[in-house]
Amino acid sequence: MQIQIHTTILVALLFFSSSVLSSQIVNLGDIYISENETVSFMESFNNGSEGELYNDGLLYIYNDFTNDGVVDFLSDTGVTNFIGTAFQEITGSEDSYFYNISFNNGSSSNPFQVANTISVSGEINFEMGIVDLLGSDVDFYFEENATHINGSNESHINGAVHKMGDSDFDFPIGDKGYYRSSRIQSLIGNNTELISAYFFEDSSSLYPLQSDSGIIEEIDTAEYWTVDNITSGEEVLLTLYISEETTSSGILEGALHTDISIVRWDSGENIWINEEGTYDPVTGSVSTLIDNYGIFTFARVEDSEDCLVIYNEFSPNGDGIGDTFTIGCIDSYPNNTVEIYNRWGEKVFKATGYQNDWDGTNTEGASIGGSEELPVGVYYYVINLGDGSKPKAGWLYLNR
Ligand SMILES: [Ca+2]
Repeated sequence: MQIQIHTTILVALLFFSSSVLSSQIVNLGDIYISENETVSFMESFNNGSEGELYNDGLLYIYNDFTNDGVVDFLSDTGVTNFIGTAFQEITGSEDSYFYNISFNNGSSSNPFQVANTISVSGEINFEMGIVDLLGSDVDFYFEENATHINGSNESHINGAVHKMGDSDFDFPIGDKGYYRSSRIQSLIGNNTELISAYFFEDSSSLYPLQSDSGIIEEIDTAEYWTVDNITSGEEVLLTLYISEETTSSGILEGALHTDISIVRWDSGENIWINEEGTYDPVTGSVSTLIDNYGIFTFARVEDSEDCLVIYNEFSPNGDGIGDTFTIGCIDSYPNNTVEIYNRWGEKVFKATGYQNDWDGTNTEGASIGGSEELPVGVYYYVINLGDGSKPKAGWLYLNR
C-alpha cells in the first residue's frame, strides 16, 4: 500500500483495506487539497457517499476512481491528473466536478473507461489515451468557457460531449481512434447547451440516400456527427473537417471541393436535407449555418452556382492584389446583404448590394479590435443573396 501525501490533508479520514488484490482508499470524510499542495492516490480511490473531495491543488490518480459522494473544487486552480499505467475506471453514482484535468495514460489505446458524469470548468489536457464514455447515458460536460488542448487521434473523448454557454467550441470527439472534431460558433449568442458526438460507422443502412430535392448525389456513408441544441431554434455556424482517413472517397473526388455540402438527416421525413455549406481550403473544412439539429455528414451535391465563389482570404494593404473581399458573381444578386463579424461576434461591416469593395475597414463600431483599420486575423462572413436561398457563412482571413 502506497499513498503519497506530500503535504497536509486537512480533516482526512481514510480507510485502507488490507487485501493485496483489491487494495483501495476509501474516503468517508473530507479531503481538501489546497493550492500548491500535491496529493497522489496510488491505489483505487473510492469517495464514499459521505465523502467529500475538493481539489484546488495537484491531484495525481494512478488507478480507478469512484465517486459516490462529493467531488468538486473551490477555486480555479486545481489540476486532476489521471495518470495510470493500466485501465482506469472512472465511475460512481455521483457527478464529479473538476477544474482542470489532464489525461495521460499510454497503457492502451482506450485506457480511460468512464461510467459517471464528469464536468470540467477549466481546461482539459489530452496528453495521451482515449476517454471512452461507457453507454449513452454517460455525459461529459464542458462548462461555460471551459477549453481543451492537445486533442489527437491518440487522445480525445469517444462519446457525447456537452458544451455549456455560447462561446466558440471545438468538440474534442472521435471514434475508433480518429479525432474528428465538430466546431460550433454562435454568431449571435443565447445558446445554453450544445451536444455533439462522432461515429466512424457505415450509415448507409440506417440513413439511406433519399432526398426530396434530388440534388444530393452522394453521401459520406463512412462517418457522421450528431449535433443537438438544448436551446431550441437557435442558429449556429457548424464546421466539419474533411479527412482523407475517414471521409468517403467519393466525397473527396475533385480538386476544388466546391460541390461538398453538409447534409442533415431529417428523422421525421426519413430523408437527407441539403444544409449547403462553403468549403474553406485553408482548413479543409465545410461550414454552414444550421437551426435544425440531429445527424450531419458530408455530401456531394449538384454544383449549380459555378460562378458564385467566395474568396475567403484578402489582403487590404494597398498593393493592388486582393485588397478587397471578393465574391465572384455577386452582382448577379443585387438584393444581397454581406455582414462581417469578428471573433467575438461583433459586427464590423455590413453592406446591402455589396460590390466587392470592402477593404477591411471597421464600419460598425465594434469595440474589440475596433480601430478603423481592422487587425489581421480570422473573421466570419454571412452572405444573404437575397434570392430566397439559405445565407452562406464561413471564415474569412484578413492579412495585410
Ligand atoms: Ca493586397
